[in-house]
Amino acid sequence: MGYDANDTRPEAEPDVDVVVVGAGMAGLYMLHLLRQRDMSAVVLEAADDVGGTWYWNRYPGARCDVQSIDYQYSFDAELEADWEWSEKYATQPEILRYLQHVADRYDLRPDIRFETRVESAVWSDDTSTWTIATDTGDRVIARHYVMATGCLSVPKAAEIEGADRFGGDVYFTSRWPHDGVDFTGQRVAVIGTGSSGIQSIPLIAKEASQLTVFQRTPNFSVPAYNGPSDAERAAALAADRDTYRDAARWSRVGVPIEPAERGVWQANEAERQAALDEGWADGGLFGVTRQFNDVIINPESNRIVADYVRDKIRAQVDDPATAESLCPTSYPITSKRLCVDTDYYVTYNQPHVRLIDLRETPIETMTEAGVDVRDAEGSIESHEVDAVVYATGFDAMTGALVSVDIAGRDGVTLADKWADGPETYLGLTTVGFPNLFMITGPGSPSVLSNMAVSIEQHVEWIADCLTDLRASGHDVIEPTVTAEAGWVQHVNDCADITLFPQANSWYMGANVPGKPRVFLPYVGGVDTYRAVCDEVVERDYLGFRRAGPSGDVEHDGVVKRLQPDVSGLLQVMADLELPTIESMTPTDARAFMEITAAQRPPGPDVGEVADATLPGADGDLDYRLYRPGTQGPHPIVAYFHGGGWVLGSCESDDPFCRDLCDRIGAIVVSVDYRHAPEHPYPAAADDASAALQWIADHTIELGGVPGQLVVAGWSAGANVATVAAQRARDAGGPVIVGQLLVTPVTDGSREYPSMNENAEGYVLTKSLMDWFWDHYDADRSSPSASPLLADSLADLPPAAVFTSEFDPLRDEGAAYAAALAAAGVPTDYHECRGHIHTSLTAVDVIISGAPIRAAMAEHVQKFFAG
Ligand code: N01
Repeated sequence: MGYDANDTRPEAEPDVDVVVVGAGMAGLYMLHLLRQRDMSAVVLEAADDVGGTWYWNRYPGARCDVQSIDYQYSFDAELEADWEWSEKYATQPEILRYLQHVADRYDLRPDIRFETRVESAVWSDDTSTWTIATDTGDRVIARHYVMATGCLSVPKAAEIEGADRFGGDVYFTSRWPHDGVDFTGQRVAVIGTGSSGIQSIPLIAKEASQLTVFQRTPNFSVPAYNGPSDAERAAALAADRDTYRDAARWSRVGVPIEPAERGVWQANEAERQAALDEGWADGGLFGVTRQFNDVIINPESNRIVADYVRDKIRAQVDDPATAESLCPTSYPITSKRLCVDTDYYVTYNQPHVRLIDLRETPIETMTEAGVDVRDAEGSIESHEVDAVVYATGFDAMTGALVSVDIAGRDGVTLADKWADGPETYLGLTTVGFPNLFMITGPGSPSVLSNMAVSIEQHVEWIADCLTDLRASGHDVIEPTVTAEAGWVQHVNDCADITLFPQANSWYMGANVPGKPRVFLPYVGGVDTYRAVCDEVVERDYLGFRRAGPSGDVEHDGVVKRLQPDVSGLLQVMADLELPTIESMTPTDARAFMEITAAQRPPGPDVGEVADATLPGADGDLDYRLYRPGTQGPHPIVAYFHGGGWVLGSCESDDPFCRDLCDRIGAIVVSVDYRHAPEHPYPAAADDASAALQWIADHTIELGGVPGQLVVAGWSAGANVATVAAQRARDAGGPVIVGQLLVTPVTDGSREYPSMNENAEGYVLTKSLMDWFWDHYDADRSSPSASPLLADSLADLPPAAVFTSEFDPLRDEGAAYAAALAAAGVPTDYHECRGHIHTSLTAVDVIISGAPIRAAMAEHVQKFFAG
């Protein structure tokens, strides 16, 4: 409900401006900043002290896997100067001491209610307040409600048959006794081999007389090489603190490390080995897996790095069978959180330590005396132990948020709203829950980043937002449905171009039975994310509705509309400050295109690639033939490259042609045609027609199947392909069974809205298109230049037309598809969301184009199948 000037009911006075739940790293800073902004706040905390995750996770060996120098607050230079870490990776007690020091230093404790668990929170539209109820019977009314409850704070149930039956001692790594545990002389079982298990196992092994580790899925773990703080980093920080911290804030993962600039495919065998050796020697999260930039997107790159790490595991473990059990094989490396260990693998070389591979012998039940496992023959082996340690993980990211009964507008609970997976705007807010903020919520970089950096960014964004609301006379803020849907889509788009969704990880919610399988964090990067959050504010809270005494204001919209990899590529191009094509001569532009082409991934291998010539309309034309590796004969695709009739060649579209050949299982004959301005209109179209005829006439010699010919093209190549198809129809041959038209030029006689909407910024610009047309020097009213203007489109071969959302040519492609369909031609039309003119064909560069190219291939296969 917005502000109503006629509403005479008394305003319910909130007790405080803000209730914050949780006194961990996020809650402490939130409280500090709210106080600095003169807002009243209270923090409600279930524990009896501050620390959050570092309060609860006290198991032996618990450390942060981000170096201490980076895993700390940066908001106060004096605080930094005041605290020195004793090790590269601080232990849990040291981090807890640090957070206690922060609480004391800023005198935060008076506004924290300890041993107070929030049970419910209810929004009232009438009073624009949240009423928060706790297990102590307290009720706090607040204008705003901030969940600073952490991403890994709700332990997952053990889910093991008979767990209650065990008569010995039971421990959870996530709820470790404060006095510690002495395992000396004990027989101990550890269940679970994630980070918590991997950190605690070597230390438990030091005390226990016998340690049995029950492993369901092995994890990749890399050495921590813990010791004194990294000298290089410490020096960089000391030399220029602000630059160092700023670099972290604008880095991909919240740590100031140089991003890898090359993919695995760009390094030869020796270079790869050297890079991986160097990464392994560095150790830590950013060692071996950060040598190349495509490890989490390219399956082959990932396999190479994973093989390297598997070899390292084998080299550390004496018993080959145990080593194999410890080698992960069922998911890509880093698609589950990488573990960072000290002496984990070598622990298994000790005679009193044994690994039980639950994939071979699953747990049958817990018994009074220990753990029973069952082998493939059904025999039971009993492992008698004195203590069981569950290191079985968390209901991550959403667990803590939905465990409080949060009822938003109309009484809808967050748990109900998120039944099929969390929906947020920026991971900060969610529709239907006004004035609710989440710190590092689902849909934000959170667990894929240095939490310290992400927490500070969120806390500061929220504090700024509340300050802005106060200044603008608003007391309610809520995202719009459109903005949230757009963000959820973008979060999914980012995940979909990676290998993350392939793992059954807690990132995917896959570790909790019944939890929806949704990728929870935002993988687009801390830097991109920060820029998005800033942009939202700069665009006057784009995607939010604000209400209050000063009136209602809503700025609806979607903040990220491009596919993430398209947007990334545009950014790289912008950073390079490349000259525009239209500022060059055609000769220079061609040379420039060649240089660019030499730097891209090569595309898939095919059975054979052969260059030859065929007769064009006025002299020979080069062509390149791609043959599948399978037994022929094969159907044929005659393909015409893009480049605005001025640029391009078989070489320029080589990866795309390989991809088509590979996906379709057809021969692709990619034909060069004469270029303008040397050979203006209609030379290109005439060559395309001549080439098509020649290919049809030489089907058998080429290894093709007679009558199985599809014409295809991209951009201007699609233009000449359509013209050739129309001419073939009019001439009674050759027979073409289908046309694949990718972002085609179909009508130069008119200006469609997409030409102006996407006039600039998406590689193919309006001015570049003018440059192409000018050089082609065509009669744009002729169907041989503008095939949409043909008298009739009836009786043309079935068509698949693909356009891109952010393409000046989008609407003319759509118009051609519509006209074909209206003329009775079976036509499938796809407008590719978030793509630009050049992205659909960018094989292995624009990963989000891969499913689209798969769809193209499917259409062509259907043409051949009749
Ligand atoms: O939890 P996990 P964690 N029977 O979910 C197994 C952060 N963290 O507490 O993979 C048998 O990773 C489960 O097997 P599977 C860090 O981000 C950081 O270790 O489901 N086994 C898995 O092996 C980390 O990623 C640090 O097949 C069962 C293990 O238990 C996150 O917290 C330190 C089972 C759980 O691993 C979570 O780590 C610690 C069952 N019924 C944690 N149920 C730092 O270094 C589960 N498992 C900062």
